[in-house]
Amino acid sequence: MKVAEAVGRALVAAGVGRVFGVVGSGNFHLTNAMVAAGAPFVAARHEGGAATMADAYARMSGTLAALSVHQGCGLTNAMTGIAEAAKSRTPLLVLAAEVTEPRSNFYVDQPALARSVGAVPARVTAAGTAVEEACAAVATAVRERRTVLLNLPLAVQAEDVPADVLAGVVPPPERAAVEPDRAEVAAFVELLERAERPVFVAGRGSRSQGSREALERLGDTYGALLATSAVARGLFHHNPWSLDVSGGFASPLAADLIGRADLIVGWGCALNMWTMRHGRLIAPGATVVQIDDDAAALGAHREIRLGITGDVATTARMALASAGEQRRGYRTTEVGANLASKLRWRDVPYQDTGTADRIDPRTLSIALDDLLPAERVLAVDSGNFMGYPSMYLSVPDENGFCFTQAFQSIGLGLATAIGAALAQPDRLPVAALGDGGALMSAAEVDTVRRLRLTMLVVVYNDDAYGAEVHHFRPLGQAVDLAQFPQTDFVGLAQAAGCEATTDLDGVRNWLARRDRPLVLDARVDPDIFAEWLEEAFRGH
Ligand SMILES: Cc1ncc(C[n+]2csc(CCOP(=O)(O)OP(=O)(O)O)c2C)c(N)n1
Ligand SMILES: [Mg+2]
Repeated sequence: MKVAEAVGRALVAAGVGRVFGVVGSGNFHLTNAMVAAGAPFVAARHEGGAATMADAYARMSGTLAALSVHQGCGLTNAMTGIAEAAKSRTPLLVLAAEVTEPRSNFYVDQPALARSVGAVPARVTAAGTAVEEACAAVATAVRERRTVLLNLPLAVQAEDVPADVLAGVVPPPERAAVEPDRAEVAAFVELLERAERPVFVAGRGSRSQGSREALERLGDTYGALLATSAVARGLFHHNPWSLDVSGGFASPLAADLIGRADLIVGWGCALNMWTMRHGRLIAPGATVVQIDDDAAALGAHREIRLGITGDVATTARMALASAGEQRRGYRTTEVGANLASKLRWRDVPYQDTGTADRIDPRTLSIALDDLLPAERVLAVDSGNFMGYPSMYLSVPDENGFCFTQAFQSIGLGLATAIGAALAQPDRLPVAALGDGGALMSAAEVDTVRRLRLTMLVVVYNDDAYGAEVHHFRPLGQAVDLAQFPQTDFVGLAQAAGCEATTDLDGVRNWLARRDRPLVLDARVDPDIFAEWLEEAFRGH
């Protein structure tokens, strides 16, 4: 057996469940071996798309996925998606063929590329150690929650190994839950006992098994209101004390309540500038506590009173075990009534700016929220428009919203929706894109059609890089570089085998059938400057 086949088989035996990529000569045998071993392959049309599909699939399925790319140019094409995955700490395996001879036209310093975006470089160095090295890469991805680039030199892939090299390959043990220090948990419980208006902000680290339940019980005990960061959106969807998202997308009521908290607890959450609106969601004098199983995350973005190194569910359960009497905390009758009637963005009155040929993006989003089934998985791209789907479309749980925005790249939304759709096949996948991001990733519309995903692709189309227009126009700058003549999205979509429409009736009709993907070219008002974007510009 060749090393390429042995490594492919070993990776599947070690837990890789699905592979995304573009095949070339260097990763052909490896990828085929993975398929033969039982891991389905999703052929993307661009490695950038493949990388983000794999990332989104991993996030929404909680399983280990791989990206398989050709040497050199296959990898460079995938770098933006790899950077997003690495910054998001998605456990992901990138399998790249490699040439090690600098005079080869395919040569680039692949380990340096990995390092430069925060991924972990690894390599299969010899036939005798290849399977072991591949398994070690899987273990790093899973146990350290890292995006690992496993380089596979062509010469090593072509060597022979005995078939029994695969004997005994099994998935690595799961990452063990980090137990917090008892004294620190006791100090935390004391702060909870004293808090009158506690708010929990749950982040990515709260998406793990058992966390939601533990946080809800602790919240019930101390009367905490429950918010999430964007990446954990939906976690508390069914809880009456949910505030939905904290940060730029927070509704006025949620922002007001978070801003008046006397105790803010970040659970597996960085409490970064987005989630905390550059600190403005933290009242002067409020106590901030952060719980994270990675000690390096504690206090990384803001000053905290108490930092606990511990797994979210374990820490919450330990706090519960020593909790006192149930307290009302922030859960007053008045707050409950306000949450029931005024929490959602759609409950906030606005002046509809729609015209005969342009729809107000808020009106569009509210109409879609009403039309689409609740069981949905929503992916959003980046841009001015991005707040509308994120703020106005509800999602059923934390696996109903996939937010690949750690790198703030445009063009990842469509591939995100594809990966999320494959991970949540019983839900309606919705890709919410700007016209700019849609065109940047348009090649993957072909993948949507090939995979027969009955996806709704909504293009919030303002014929512009609206975010840039709204950034620079108020500064008196000419913005014509960011404005474009009208694009025929309907024609493009139909040519790619999708159904297409420009209005909500088209969506309504399609929903009754859902036999093909649908592209909604929603011509939106180009002059609305999204509230959240103002917040984003503060970060620059
Ligand atoms: C890869 C990448 N290139 C450029 C940018 C800068 N950028 C941020 S938003 C944006 C415009 C996006 O336009 P569109 O998708 O139409 O959304 P809109 O802002 O118009 O709602 C650009 C170019 C970026 N974030 N990522
Ligand atoms: Mg646009």
